[in-house]
Amino acid sequence: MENVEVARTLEEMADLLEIQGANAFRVRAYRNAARTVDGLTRSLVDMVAAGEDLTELPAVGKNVAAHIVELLKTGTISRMAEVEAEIPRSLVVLTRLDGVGPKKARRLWNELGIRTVDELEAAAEDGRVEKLAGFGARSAKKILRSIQDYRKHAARFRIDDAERLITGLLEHMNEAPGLERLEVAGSMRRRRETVGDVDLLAQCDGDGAAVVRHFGAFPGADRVEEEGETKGNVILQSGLSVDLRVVPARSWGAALQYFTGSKEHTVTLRIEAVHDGIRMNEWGLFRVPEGADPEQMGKEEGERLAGDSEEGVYAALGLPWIEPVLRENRGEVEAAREHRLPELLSPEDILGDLHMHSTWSDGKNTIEDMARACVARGYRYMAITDHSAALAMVQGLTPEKARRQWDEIDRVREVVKDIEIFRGCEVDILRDGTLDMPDEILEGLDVVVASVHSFFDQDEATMTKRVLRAIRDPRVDILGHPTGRIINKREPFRMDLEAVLEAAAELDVAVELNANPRRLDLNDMHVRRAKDLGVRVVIDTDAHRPEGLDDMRFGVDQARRGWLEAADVLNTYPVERIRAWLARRGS
Ligand code: DGT
Ligand code: CA
Ligand code: CA
Ligand code: ZN
Repeated sequence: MENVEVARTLEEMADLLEIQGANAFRVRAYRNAARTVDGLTRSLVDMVAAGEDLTELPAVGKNVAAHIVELLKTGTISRMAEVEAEIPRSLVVLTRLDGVGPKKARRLWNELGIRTVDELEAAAEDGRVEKLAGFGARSAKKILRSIQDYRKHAARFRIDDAERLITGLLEHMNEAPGLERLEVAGSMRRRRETVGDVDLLAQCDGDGAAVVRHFGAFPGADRVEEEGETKGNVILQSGLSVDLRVVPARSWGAALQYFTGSKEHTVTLRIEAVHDGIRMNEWGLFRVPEGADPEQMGKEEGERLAGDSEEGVYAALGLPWIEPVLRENRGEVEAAREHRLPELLSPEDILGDLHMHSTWSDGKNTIEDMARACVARGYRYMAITDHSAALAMVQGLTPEKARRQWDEIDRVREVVKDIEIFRGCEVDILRDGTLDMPDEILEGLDVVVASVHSFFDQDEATMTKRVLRAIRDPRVDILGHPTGRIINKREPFRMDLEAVLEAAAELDVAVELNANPRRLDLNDMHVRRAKDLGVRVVIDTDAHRPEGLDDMRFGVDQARRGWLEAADVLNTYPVERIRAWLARRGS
């Protein structure tokens, strides 16, 4: 069993206890332990085999440690089976629906006998849900909407989840007999925000079938769907499907190009190839002899023009190599032909992070911890942007608390040198578009991130007016997570984004690409549009703990997919230029 499976089981245990109404402290114990397990760099199986004491891990107490050992040895936790005798495990899925939560899931089960999404849908449609006290018609409608969203997305995995879920498999594959090279292809190589399945490409000039068999023997596989000479497919315990192709060295580049896709990109390339009298497939590029019918030719027939390297494939078509993140058939082939591909942003271009939280609101670490973590990541500047007070559950900054925080920032500036720490705040955009902070505080802040965190269901005109009003305030620097979407969980709210982007360009307000892989908001297409409209984009992690700062790479990937160059991104500016930009309106 892998760490991710242990973490998932602990999470489910927490969910079940929460549905059961267990005390919050116990629920949190499981959740915190799940998070610890998730972040471990070593395998729990190895640690237990070595006789290590798991209670030495952060947030793992005696109870949870015993559960983990039991889970690793027997595949189940007996305590969990007891809870499941009372609360069906399928209710956990209901709590993942936006607007359902543990208390409501329990009541749906107790009062209507609902255990599954299908049953909930039926009950919401035939009016049983709205009759429950505390639900009502609005709530039933919201539930139906989130079921639709859930269905639409359930089949795709977020990229960060998929990455985590295949780490064990990649390690396992490194031991495959005769393996010469292994690369992730498909949508994951193109760094799409979600993946339908994972595509692996292996190079082997010997016994390819042995590589496929090794793949099928992965202990974390739930089942093997296909096991052939050059092809395999397994479904992991998480439900994630993984395809494998094995090719010889002479076809490596052609196969990598083919299986990276996108299909639409490759089809466009193939049209170019046909035009040049070239046949292109996953085995290579071949010259079609005068008068020959390409349809009648064998897969590797004809003079081989390219195949062993991807660069060679593009070169044979008279094109420079195209970055995988651009291969979506969004004009990149034409741009390549005309030598006007963007010089994409790279992770090293990022010099700071302007959106993060600390213990002054819902962050887990002190300002000093966050500052040291930013220094460790080589940043030149950062902003502490704790929430304002309207979001009651995060214990945000009142004006008085904000002033005390500024004193603390001054203190940290004294002890953590080598980085500029800006005074910031993630100020709530209230229902009517006003900001949740008085003028004297807004004027004393270096960085104001304005974000919507409430009343997501306003109609488009109202929401657009609300956000426009907020960004017209001259003290606002950044529009935080502009569409409010949570991947696979919450749709973007209704808003005329085009109008908001146009206003941001005119007002010189930056729009955020929130790098948290649950959000990635704005998305790739939106930031590309922002760039075209001349809006500055800022890539921020919204970190709530030091490790959260490492999400920056997910944001950079999406920015690259949106064709952004370093010059398009605010937090690539050196510190003097950032300071000047923040002071652009004299506040
Ligand atoms: P996904 O899995 O939905 O996130 O997206 P992809 O792009 O990974 O798609 P997938 O896994 O179905 O196939 C992997 C790659 O294989 C795809 O990007 C391009 C290539 N491919 C698959 N089917 C075809 C096809 O019919 N024609 C061409 N030209 N390429 C294909
Ligand atoms: Ca795929
Ligand atoms: Ca696939
Ligand atoms: Zn926020």
